[in-house]
Amino acid sequence: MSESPRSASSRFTRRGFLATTGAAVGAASIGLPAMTSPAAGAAIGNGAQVPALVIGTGYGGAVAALRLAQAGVPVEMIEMGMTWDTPGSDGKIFPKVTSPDKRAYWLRTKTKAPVSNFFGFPIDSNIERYTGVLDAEEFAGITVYQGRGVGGGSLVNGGMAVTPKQSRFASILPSVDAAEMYATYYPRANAGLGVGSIDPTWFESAACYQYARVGRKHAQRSGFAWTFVPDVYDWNYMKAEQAGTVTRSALDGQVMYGNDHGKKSLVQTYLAQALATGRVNVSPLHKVTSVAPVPGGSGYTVTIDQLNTSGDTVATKTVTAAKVFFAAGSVGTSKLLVRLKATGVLPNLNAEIGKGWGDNGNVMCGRANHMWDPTGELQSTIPCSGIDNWDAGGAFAEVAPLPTGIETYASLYLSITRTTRRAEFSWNPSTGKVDLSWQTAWKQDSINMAKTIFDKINSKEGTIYRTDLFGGYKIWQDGLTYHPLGGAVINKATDNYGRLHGYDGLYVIDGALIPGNTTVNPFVTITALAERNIDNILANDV
Ligand code: FAE
Repeated sequence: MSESPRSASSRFTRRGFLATTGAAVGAASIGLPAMTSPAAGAAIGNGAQVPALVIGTGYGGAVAALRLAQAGVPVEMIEMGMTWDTPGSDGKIFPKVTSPDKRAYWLRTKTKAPVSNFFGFPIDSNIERYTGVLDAEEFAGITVYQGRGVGGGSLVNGGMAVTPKQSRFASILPSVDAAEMYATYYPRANAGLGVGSIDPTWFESAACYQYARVGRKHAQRSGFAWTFVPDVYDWNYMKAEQAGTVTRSALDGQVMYGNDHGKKSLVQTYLAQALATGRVNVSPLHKVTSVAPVPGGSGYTVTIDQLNTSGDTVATKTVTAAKVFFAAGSVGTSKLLVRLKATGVLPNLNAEIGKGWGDNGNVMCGRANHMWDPTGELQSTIPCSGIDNWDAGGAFAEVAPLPTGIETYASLYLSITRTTRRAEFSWNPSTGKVDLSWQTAWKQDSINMAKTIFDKINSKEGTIYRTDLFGGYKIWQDGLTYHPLGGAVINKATDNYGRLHGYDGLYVIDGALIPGNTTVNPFVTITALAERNIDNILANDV
């Protein structure tokens, strides 16, 4: 798996192009088209001058790159993580949830699994330090899980693609026109991401969703609304996995450290389309460290560290960009902006920078079922259903898998809750790092909301919470989030379309714009908001 960033970059470009042209044979026989500026497959060069530079290749970055390129603007995408398209010695690109290796984690020497224990025993193991695909980034009060690599969070997430209820939108993004979002941008995002729904008839018989059917039975017996949840996983592929006719991915324990098959990550959707324009270049294993106004001129000087797979800087490049799009994710974008403001590089950013950060109210728990309610040895890693108690209790709970390969009699849930707690990023000059003011105790609000569902189910079913999954007999996994949101909130740190106050040509276009909560899983909203904002930016600024 050790390779030069340059070769990783060139393979990504070629693969992406082949994916969009449909048939590899056809593409090979016609050859690759000559890419316009910048050169195909080469990592960005020192001294380059580019019209648009996008920091990060997650949802916001992929939307920005595609729409800019379609409008004729050449785009350089800078991504700190690797390109993930090469199998390791086991023949797989990504490891399973149950057997993480160096590919699983971003620069850690020990795994940090969200479900850290099993039957009480700790399951984390030592691994080689490597630029793996999942970052468990630790702040004082919370661990924030994020995807690292070309495709960002789309590489590691469960693909749950949920459009929030329109009636709840005003609480999510109060300054954004809901009617326009639901008429134009949510449909555009859903189409671009390839969102689909499970076949409800197949669901009733599929062995891999016994755990979800048990989840439904318990939810409904306690009077809760239970709902299917759309996903970007290819549902026909999953049917074939269950039938045993294709190589398994979701049914082989792959998800949080990547899926080799089935999941439509951004690499198969927005990024493939962006590369097919011939105007987009991606530089993996490149990390942006500074964005500074060109002295006495226009545009921005962007400083970029090129990394090797041990995370060391092997080169530092300086390029000039007319426009810079911050799409490094809620944490990545916030950390950059907070540091650049505090250290006087971008002093005109306003006082809202770093504020309004939330965890989407994430909290996890497990329930111990009776022996007559087995959840199944074979579990699809892709959740397909949820329990909606938002209006009455402030919680929406995914019925999550526990894909261990053995019967556990456990039901696992990830709840998204209506917490109002918001933290702030701030620069710590003594450590040279950005801190986050999140308090672990704040999760009690989320626990209380999740309990409105699970206390009732336990009471109705005569069951109890599992205490063997999170260490120290804890019932609640209250130390993490998968859904970081905010830090450069729209209409506060930026105008109502993501233009950063204080600097022309600097934009935020990722989850940092959303103030802390989306009532459901966030990436469809991040994508739809990016589609809306880039429309406005293209119409007025380009
Ligand atoms: P993101 O996708 O995080 O992309 C940011 C990119 O920027 C990353 O590739 C970074 O490596 C890169 N980057 C950061 N800093 C720099 C820098 N300085 N220089 C260069 N590159 C940089 O941002 N959401 C759902 O809606 N449904 C789900 O089922 C779901 N499941 C999840 C499961 C897991 C385990 C995790 C971790 C997340 C899950 N999420 C889910 C959350 C979702 O993936 C997340 O909200 C989006 O990925 C955020 O999109 P952004 O565009 O904001």
